[in-house]
Amino acid sequence: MGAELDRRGFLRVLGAGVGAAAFTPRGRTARAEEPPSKGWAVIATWAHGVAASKKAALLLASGRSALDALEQGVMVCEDDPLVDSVGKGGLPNAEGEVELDAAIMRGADLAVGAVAGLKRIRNPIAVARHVLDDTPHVLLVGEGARAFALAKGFQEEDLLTERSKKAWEYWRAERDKKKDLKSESRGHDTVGMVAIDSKGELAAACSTSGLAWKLPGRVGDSPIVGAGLYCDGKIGGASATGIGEEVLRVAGSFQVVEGMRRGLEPAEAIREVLRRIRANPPRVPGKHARQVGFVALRRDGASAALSLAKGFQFALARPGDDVKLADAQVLE
Ligand code: SD4
Repeated sequence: MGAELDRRGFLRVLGAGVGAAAFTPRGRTARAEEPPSKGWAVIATWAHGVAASKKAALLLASGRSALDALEQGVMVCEDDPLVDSVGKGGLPNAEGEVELDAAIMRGADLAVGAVAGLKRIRNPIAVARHVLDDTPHVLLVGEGARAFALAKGFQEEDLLTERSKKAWEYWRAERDKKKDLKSESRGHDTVGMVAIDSKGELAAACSTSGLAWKLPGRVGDSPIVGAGLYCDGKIGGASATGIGEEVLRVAGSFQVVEGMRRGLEPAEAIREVLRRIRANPPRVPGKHARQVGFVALRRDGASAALSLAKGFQFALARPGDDVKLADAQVLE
């Protein structure tokens, strides 16, 4: 099942992690399609992507589709109240309400389902999957998304935890002292995933509570096709993490996939987009104003993860290997 090939693929990623490999031969002829991957693979953002990838890997190894594996993998993070950027326990908006964004995309036919500003439902990715499977639409927002979820049998619950409530109360007290109403770029750990299944089909997914203390109604990159995620079964997929405003401005994940379509290696395709982001003045204040990262997985199984600032980690799983957590390369 191509263990050697899988291993080589992983070493290439590790190489990218320490800045040693994955460059683009200049003048290489762009081609429309890579040969298909020899086995399943899954890549995910951040350390909580390890648990998500483990779940996805179990399903992929048993022959389930990339779409199913990612939905279930993302739900592991949404269900974990200690992950404060996704699902239950996610940090709330400026009014103390948790608003969730998520999307899932199938590479074979570019079908997408997404929800934005969803309140009181802990698994937005599963609602997004219903949007994909059961409606002709791409994106449902706010009250409409919640009504749709309830009609599909999802239960409402309070998504604040003691921990996230305390963090919000602390922020609010500080804000009242400073009279600063802006949301700030305080940490950001969206779970974004891309997978290839054993049939060679691709999917991408992401889920987030968005920037902490955001203005109510603010939507980031994560549920927007082409920004927080993109996936084309003929090419590959990408997903973004970090300041959504920056990713939205350049249609980040779409551009990563389009770079791979033009023949760039995954790392070089990400690099090109990160450079474009870095060329713009940041719009969101805070110490993470400059953090954006991408994970990418090409149809042939080649993968990469890079970010603008240091600290971004990613998880990678392939057949026969444990899920690996590695540091992403930082753009020079
Ligand atoms: C957003 N990209 O809503 C998300 C934030 C995040 O890791 O948590 N990214 O802008």
